[in-house]
Amino acid sequence: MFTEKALRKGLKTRTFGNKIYTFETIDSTNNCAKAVAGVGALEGTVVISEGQTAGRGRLGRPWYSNPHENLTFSVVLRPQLSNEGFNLLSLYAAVALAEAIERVTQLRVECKWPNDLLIDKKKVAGILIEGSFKDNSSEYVILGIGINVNQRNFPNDLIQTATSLSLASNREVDRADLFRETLRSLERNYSNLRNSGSPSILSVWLSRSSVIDKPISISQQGTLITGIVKGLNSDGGLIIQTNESTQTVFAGDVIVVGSSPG
Ligand code: BT5
Repeated sequence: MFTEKALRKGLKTRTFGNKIYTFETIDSTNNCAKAVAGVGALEGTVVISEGQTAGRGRLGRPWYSNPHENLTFSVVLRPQLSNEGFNLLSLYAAVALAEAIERVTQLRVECKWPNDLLIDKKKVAGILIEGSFKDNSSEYVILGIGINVNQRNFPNDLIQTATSLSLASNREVDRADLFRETLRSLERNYSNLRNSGSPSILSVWLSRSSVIDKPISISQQGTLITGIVKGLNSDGGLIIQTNESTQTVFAGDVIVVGSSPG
């Protein structure tokens, strides 16, 4: 099992990972991170667990991860944000994770809007952002991260769509190294986001996405929007040109028309 001492050894960050709570099993690291954030945990506090009994994605969907094989953790952030800033945080985290994974494994990582990372068109990591707002400004935000690291067998319904760093590189990846590199990258990109605002994150994210100018479908609250992706707006929303109009969407699952869902 991970220990705080072992994870902090060689950690090159200033605030991210200032406190690391480690668990063998927990329901969801996001739940625990929310609980500690609610009683004042500092920005950069991390909750990491080997296993989760109720790991989740967006809209309550399950996140499957074999204990001791992957990384499942949450980071407490305290950005000054309104509700609209949420999308931008997803993109920021995706860029930070992609850079960390590439540095450790040399594998090429693609970003899929809004919160997935893909290798060879298969999902290798997911991000779940949850927050607490007071008077429309954020009290805290929890960045939940699941990375498939050394898992080689996936449940039947994920075999076609999921991959891991180990499957893609054909070697075991040191999870503690990847964890430290991810925290470092999250911290560096967070300070970029704060200092330079959204444009730099948006352009890096776009350079890692293959969806621009592609026909896509996106389901949003039961409605299917189909069109061509034209770019991102300044809040990280996806701009879609449909036959009738230009629309900006802030949530949903993108399917590139003519490809299998990733
Ligand atoms: C996500 O949601 O991709 C966000 C996943 C975040 C998980 C982390 S783990 C630490 C922290 N604590 C939590 O409880 N959660 C966070 P979404 O885009 O909604 O994708 C969920 C869908 O991905 C599921 O419905 C499955 O189809 C698929 N899926 C589940 N587990 C997967 C895996 N290990 N690899 C690839 N795809 C998976």
